[in-house]
Amino acid sequence: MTTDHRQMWAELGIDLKKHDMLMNALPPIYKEIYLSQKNRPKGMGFFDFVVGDIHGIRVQELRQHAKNGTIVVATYCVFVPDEIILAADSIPVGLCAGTQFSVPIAEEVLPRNTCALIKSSFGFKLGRICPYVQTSHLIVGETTCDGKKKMFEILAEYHPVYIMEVPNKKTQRSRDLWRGEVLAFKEVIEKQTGNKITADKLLKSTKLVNDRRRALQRLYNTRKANPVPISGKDALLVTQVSFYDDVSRCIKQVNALCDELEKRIANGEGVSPSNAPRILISGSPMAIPNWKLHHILETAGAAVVCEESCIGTRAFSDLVAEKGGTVEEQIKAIADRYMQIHCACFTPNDERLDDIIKLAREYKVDGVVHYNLQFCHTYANEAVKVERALEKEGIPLLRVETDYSDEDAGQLRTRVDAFLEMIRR
Ligand code: BJ8
Repeated sequence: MTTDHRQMWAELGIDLKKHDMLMNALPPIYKEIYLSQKNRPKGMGFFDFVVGDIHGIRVQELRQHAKNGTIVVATYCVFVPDEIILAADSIPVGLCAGTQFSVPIAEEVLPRNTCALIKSSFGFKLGRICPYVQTSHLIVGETTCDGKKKMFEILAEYHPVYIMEVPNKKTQRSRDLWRGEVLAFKEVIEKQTGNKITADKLLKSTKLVNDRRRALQRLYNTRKANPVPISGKDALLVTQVSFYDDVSRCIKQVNALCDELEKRIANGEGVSPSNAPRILISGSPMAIPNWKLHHILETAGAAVVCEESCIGTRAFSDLVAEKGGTVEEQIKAIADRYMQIHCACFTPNDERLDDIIKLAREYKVDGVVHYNLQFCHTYANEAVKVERALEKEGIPLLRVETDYSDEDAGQLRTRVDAFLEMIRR
């Protein structure tokens, strides 16, 4: 860690002993997975710095805002609209939940056969090891999958929690319900912050969040090039950081990185050979520091060129219409945009199948790896349909089910090697 923030962590009620263990574990992993890569874009320096001080400067910024009366709102799902939070002059921060470290802590309370993402997020609060959670005034959960929604009930015993009801179908009735939920959320945030959300503020925050989406779209567009100018691991990291960094700064840094990547493309410069198998990863989200599958694939010689995931295209593919209008009209536009997120919690969810095929073509992939967190039943069952759809299109698929531990890394490597070998033939 670059700066000593121990006093701040202590004031936040962090369990310093456990936290030290977590912080000491991260640098060697980051060095092995990230810093060992060759020919990285210079623009990744900012993101290396952010990860190097992951519980430092950003937390300090948030704490300073909180001391000045700003409300910090923590979220776990891309269904929670940042536009609303920002329009009330509060700050959204996407929580991570991608480390194995907090899983055994959560298992003291939650059933073991729960997905790692749920256990990791809960363990962060239970173990008091996440300064972002500790800084936040409110956690906003959602009724996406069963595991998450029941975990949030227990989480509410430890931290203020508000739950948004995300419908499970995409009918008009469900859309109306969701609009009502977004409107109710606006009222909750107004009450919590004491700030009124006006039409002007909402349009401004909508444009800002759209700009972040545009920057990420630009980043992903560079990955369509062959040779690809940035590794999948680095692109994944940028997306992960975008969830908790300051929105304007993030936009600036991602665009600066894209300037560099576009120059690389013009010069025919890439990070992997042009004959490297191009892979699309589709499935459960990969919260920071979950870099496992990308690392295995890329050290086996593949180029990961796209993620159909909530830490990927589902987070930024669609923009909110920037038409302005009354607060109610803008809320409708926001709600409509969020209903275009094709999470496996929906039934039916055939739009996701169409997305995967469309992305596979756009990014000219040689194969798809379907990534499933163990005990995530929605994505596991939907994988059956993904498999059928890809088979019909003649696109090779590898289905992977794993968690955050390294226990199955050897077995995964063997399966990935065999898959890439099959693609190369
Ligand atoms: S919109 S994918 S971010 S819910 S992996 S906790 S589904 S058991 S994370 Fe998600 Fe929102 Fe959907 Fe996206 Fe449950 Fe599955 Fe775990 Fe999951």
